Order: sequence, then C-alpha cells, then structure tokens
Amino acid sequence: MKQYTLLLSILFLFTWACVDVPEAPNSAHFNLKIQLQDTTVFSTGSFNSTEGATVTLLSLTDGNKLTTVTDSLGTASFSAVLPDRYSISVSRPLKTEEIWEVLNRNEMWTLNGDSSNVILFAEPGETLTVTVPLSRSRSGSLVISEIYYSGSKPDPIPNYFHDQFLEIYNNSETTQYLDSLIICDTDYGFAEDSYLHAIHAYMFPGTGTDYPLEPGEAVVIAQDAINHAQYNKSSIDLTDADFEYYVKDQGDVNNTDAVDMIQIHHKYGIDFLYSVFNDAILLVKVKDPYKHGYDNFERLLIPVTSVIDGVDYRENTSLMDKKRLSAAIDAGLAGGMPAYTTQSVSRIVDTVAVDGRVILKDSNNSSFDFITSQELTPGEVPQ
Ligand SMILES: [Ca+2]
Ligand SMILES: [Ca+2]
Ligand SMILES: [Ca+2]
Repeated sequence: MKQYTLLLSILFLFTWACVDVPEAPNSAHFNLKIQLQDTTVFSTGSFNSTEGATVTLLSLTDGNKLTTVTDSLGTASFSAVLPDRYSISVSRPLKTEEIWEVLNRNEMWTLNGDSSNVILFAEPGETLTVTVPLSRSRSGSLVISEIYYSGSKPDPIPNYFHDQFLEIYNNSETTQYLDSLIICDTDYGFAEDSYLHAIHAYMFPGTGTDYPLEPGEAVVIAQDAINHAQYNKSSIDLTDADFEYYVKDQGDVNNTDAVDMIQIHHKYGIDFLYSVFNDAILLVKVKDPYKHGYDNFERLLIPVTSVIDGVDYRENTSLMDKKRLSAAIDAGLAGGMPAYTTQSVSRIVDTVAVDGRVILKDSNNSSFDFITSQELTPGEVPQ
C-alpha cells in the first residue's frame, strides 16, 4: 500500500500537466482510501467523530459522483477509481448528545472536510491513501432555505431576472429576530480570506424585536415585490413578499406593503441582483458593518466570523475550485442548472421535530443540503 498526503498529490498535478493524458482504460482502476483526521475539539469526545461521515468523490472531468460512508477507523474506501482530477467533500453532522458531551451547550455543529481539485492517481490495482483534515462549522438557527436566482424562461422576455428572491427559515425551536441582520454577496477570489468582499449588502430594518420569525416559519425577500408574471408569463407573483430591496433614485419599483431592506453597500447594478450563473449569498450579523472598511475595489469587508449562513452556487457544480466560500461556511456547491429556467435551489428536510416542525438539513455543505427545484415555493418549506 502506498501512503500519500494531499500535499504530495500536488506533485502529480505538476507531472500531469507535463504529459498528454490519454483516455484511461478500465484496467487503470485503482483503490482509494480516504482517511479522515479530526483535530477539532470534538475529537476529545468519547464517541468516534470520524465514523459515519459521508464522503463524496466528484470527478471534475465528467461530473461523476461516488459516495460512501466512513467505517470505525474513519476510512472511506472506494474501489475501481480512475485516475482523474477530483473534489472530495466530507460531511459528518454531530448528534445533539455528542455536542453536549464536548461543549456542554445545546448547539448544532457539523464536521466538514473539503479538498478541491486534487489529482488522484495510483498504479492499476494499487491502493492510494489520502488524508483529509476535518474542520468544524456551526449549523445555524436561521438558514437560507431557498434561493431563486436563475431568472425565468423567456416568455416573452428573454433574460428576465427581476423576479429573484431569497427565503430565510427559522430552523430552531426559539423565536429569532431578523432586525439588523444583513444579506450580502461576496466576490470571487476570497474563499480563504478572513473577510467577505461584498458588492452588495442590505440590512433588515428594526431595533431588535420588530421582525420576529417564529420556529418553522419563513420570510421572503424579493428583488421587487410585484407580480412578475404580468411581464414574463413563466415568472411568479411576488406581491406578497415580506421584504424587498429598494434602491432609491434609480427607478426601482416600490411595493409599499413590502418592507424595504436598508442599503448598506451597493457597488454597482440597478438592484441587489444575484448572478444568474454563480454567486454566494450570505446572512450575517455584525454590530457595525463599516468597521472594517473596504478593499481596493470598494467592496465592503465583513468578517467571516459574523456569518450566520452562506450558500455558494454555480451553474456547473463540479467546479469546486471556483468556490467563493470556505469549507467552514459552505463545503459544497448548490445549483447545477442553466440560467433562465425558472428553477430555484431549495434546502431539503433533515427531520421533523416532535412538535411537527420541519428541520431543514444544515451540514454547511450545499452539495448535500440543497436540491434544484422546478417548483418555486416562496415562503413555504417542504413538509
Ligand atoms: Ca428592487
Ligand atoms: Ca417596499
Ligand atoms: Ca421555499
């Protein structure tokens, strides 16, 4: 058996780039063991934090996915793997009793591992072992439960995107308050930075308890809270949206029944547009959004430690090396559908609480937590 670390696999990347790689014949199959390494505080528990983790191997060449679960040694074994460029995603949600044992607090945490764009290669029949370190991330009380960013099918308007919306859900058992929370995006190229680099940032109004969200309830933030189907037939009616982005003095529409989000930062564009192709949308909580100033391109700097929830999405979900968010915020990618198809990404149900409240999956890995949905459900979560 050969032992390699991920760092060593970079050497393969180098040699790979120097030769013409022919189509791999079936006889090129090798065995792969992915060994999880947990050095977080949860490794101190009496339970095995590396057992029962879901490990997904995604081929960056053809988008094929292989998934398995780790054994009691924290090893995920794959047989018949072809030499290729891969992304490895690991998710190990921690049980309530495991978290309580280590932290003595009632919180939700997940162990994640993420290795993007690694070359995996071994001689046919041999076994390659790759070590993936785990990091911990906290599952939120408030979660982004649906993002409709794709825009609607041309009918008759091509490229209609004013109907975008975001849905936020209270995934906890206590009342949460939206007051002063901020919705922002972050530009590409800063996934490992300690700051988000926001092009847009909009804040919920309120002074602390004006906008409560009860357990199991959702709110909708529209780009424009109007009936979009009157302009583009394949679109939707967002007249009843709870909030809307309103950009003053730029001809933006204003539904007086929909509460206006407060503009904190708006570098460009006529509205808070989510890219119809790829973007990352986040819910953050900061005391003073201007405390850390701006980067060289007038993007607002927001500490990543202030993130409540974040979702990274992309048309091509195999492009893990193009991610905008670190593994601690979102170890995967939602999306996978073309633009202008009237489809959203929607968080799936994890479990149903004793009181009947739906708990949505929040492992901080959008590859697992979200599905693509052809049915837009603003304000409603799956039951
Ligand atoms: Ca607007
Ligand atoms: Ca309004
Ligand atoms: Ca929904």
